[in-house]
Amino acid sequence: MPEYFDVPVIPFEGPGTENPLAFRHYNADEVVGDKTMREHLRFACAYWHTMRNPLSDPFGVGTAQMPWDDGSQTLANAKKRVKVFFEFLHKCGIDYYCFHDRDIAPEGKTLAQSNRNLDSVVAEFKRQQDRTGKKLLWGTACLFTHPRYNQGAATSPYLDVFTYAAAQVKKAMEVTHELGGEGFTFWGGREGYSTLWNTDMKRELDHLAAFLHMAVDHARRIGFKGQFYIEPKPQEPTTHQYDSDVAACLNFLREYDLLDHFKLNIETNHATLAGHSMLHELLVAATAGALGSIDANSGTPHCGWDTDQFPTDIYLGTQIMLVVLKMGGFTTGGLNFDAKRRRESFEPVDLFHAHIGGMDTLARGLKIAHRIIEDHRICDLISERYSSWESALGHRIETGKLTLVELEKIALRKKEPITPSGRQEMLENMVNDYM
Ligand code: XUL
Ligand code: CO
Repeated sequence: MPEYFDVPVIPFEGPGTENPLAFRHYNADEVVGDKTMREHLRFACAYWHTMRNPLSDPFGVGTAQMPWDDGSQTLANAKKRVKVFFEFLHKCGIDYYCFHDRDIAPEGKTLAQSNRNLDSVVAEFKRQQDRTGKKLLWGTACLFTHPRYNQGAATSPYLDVFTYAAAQVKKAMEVTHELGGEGFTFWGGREGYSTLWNTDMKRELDHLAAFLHMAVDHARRIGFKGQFYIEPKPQEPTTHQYDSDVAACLNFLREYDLLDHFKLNIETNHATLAGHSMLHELLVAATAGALGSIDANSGTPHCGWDTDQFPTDIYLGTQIMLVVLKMGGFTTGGLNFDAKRRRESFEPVDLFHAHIGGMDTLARGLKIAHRIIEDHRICDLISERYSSWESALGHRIETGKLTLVELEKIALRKKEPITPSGRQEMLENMVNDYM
């Protein structure tokens, strides 16, 4: 079989190595707590970035060197990319991948032609999956690139566009199911508005909910048992997206009776665009029992763009894995590198450096988070902070058995409450002990 990357299978060499094409921390079969790193981390590669991102920006053309790609919109070229991709997954030791329908197969002149193109490329994915044992973490439909979606898809004011998008999602779900996908994601690229002067917000939200209910019904019809995800993002490309952050998504799902069917796929750079930390977004979702999967990337904090960089921050890796470990690990979800190289890093080998860095960062985060949990010091301090609630009074309030009248009686009898220090700096120093 031809090889497209002049790079060997990436070995684990440990923290002391100076080999840039080796893992320092990600050792797939090493056990951390109750599972191997491979089982904890469930890394996935994003087809749209790794195979399709030319690394262009608003001011310049793409720079990415893809010697295997002839630049044509042919099925032959699309299928060749699949082979290249599976070589990359194998050499990087990544078990899962994610795709949009239109990343993997060219859009045809008609919807029927697009569906045939998709089927043809999906057959190649199936062959490669069977050959390698690699798996599909989630699939999705690209409802934002084509000009027809310029004013949204499920929230487009135009019924024909809604109908087209529904058909596209139906097909994308079916091929995801065919490939044994463990999930299906909705990221509302243009499900929002550019200006409220032309927008009927209520109607658009009702339509989005109807769209998602139809997806749930279709999953039942075809026997797709994978998890549905919504991926929050506040803006870009639209001025405002309806699924702006985790709290907004949870509210929407609850309002439209969809909460039983959806979890969240949370992306670091989307969290920061929404003015939150990744830890905040993860905790809001986990607290609601709705943290499903993670798009692992990072942004440049002082730049208001979705820069989709690979995660290299050990603090971030630790915070992510703390939440994941505390919720008992992923079930259908995983860590999908929705990330691209910088435009300046255009050689194929840079794809390896980028993924190695992301995998090592999260593996390191996993080990540190595991130590933090095992060591109990920080968790004990948090429990201690709330210990006054471990009392008969606290219990009665928490179980809804007290009234304001009774609490007033108690407060009138007591002196001014005294609180201990929050000890933020001490805790921050302790966290650094584990790094
Ligand atoms: C865009 C983004 C998407 C979704 C899938 O910011 O994150 O790639 O992950 O549509
Ligand atoms: Co994403």
